[in-house]
Amino acid sequence: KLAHLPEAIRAKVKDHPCFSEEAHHHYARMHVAVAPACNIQCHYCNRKYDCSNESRPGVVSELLTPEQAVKKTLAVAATIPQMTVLGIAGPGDPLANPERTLATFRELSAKAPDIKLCVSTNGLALPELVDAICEHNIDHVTITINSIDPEIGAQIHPWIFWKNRRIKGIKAARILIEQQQKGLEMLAERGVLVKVNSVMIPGVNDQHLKEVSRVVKAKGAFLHNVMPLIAEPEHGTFYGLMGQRGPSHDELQALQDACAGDMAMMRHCRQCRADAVGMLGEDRGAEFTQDKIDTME
Ligand code: CLF
Ligand code: SF4
Repeated sequence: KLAHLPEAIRAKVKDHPCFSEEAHHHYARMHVAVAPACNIQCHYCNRKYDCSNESRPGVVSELLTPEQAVKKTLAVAATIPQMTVLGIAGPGDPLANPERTLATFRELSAKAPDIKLCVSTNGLALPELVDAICEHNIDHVTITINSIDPEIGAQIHPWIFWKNRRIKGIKAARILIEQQQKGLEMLAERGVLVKVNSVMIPGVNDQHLKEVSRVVKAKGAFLHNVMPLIAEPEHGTFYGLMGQRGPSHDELQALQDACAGDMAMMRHCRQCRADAVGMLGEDRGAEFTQDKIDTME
């Protein structure tokens, strides 16, 4: 499936388990939970758990300092040779914690230059960090884009924290959307591979996501990952809309099929935790808790 891609892109995706479906059978990824803060509110977020940008909510990740994260990554790399990608995906928004996120990447690219670096974000702080992302050799970025229409966006994201102020409603959603789209265009121009994640929320943005897919593809996104809203009782409720349900398997698949005409769709996402370790769908995090890493000197 990768054969039709230009060589430069094939080289970037062939051993990335999320960007290439083939690769996920052979290669593993790990996340380090170094980013606690967030600069927006998603109605589906329960701040007690990991960021739902990427993570399956339900368990709190152990927060690491950049130093601990680097140590953990090196320990995992020594134990799991298939581990090719280090991602930062929470528990908050990685780019709302730029010092911690970039310090981790900087240290790792010096100590383990073969590990590919990956980051996921809600996109609000993305444009001003595009240069830093390129300087740190981060080749893979995921932006969670749930709408390109501020009226729909405001139903999902009630507020943002922007230039030291809390901004609400449609005005906030408009800024978030503008920043996401601008960040996507800037990354595409610089040759960074961008995946777009969208959380499918029945009755809110499900009809709209085909349009999102079309627009992000036109702006240079490489892959679109439509994920189901997880509305499980242990996660609490969809805070802004009590009783909101997630999509059924068939509804999700129908939407993925409808978007597939426009661009490559990711269908093997496992909605990982912010501290996941191992092959997709596998979590070996318990082998690498901080106390165990400390004894691995
Ligand atoms: Fe992690 Fe995300 Fe990078 Fe992959 S996960 S930061 S792109 S290395 Fe992958 Fe997990 Fe799905 Fe994310 S299966 S939740 S898409
Ligand atoms: Fe929660 Fe992530 Fe949304 Fe921030 S971006 S509010 S951490 S789900």
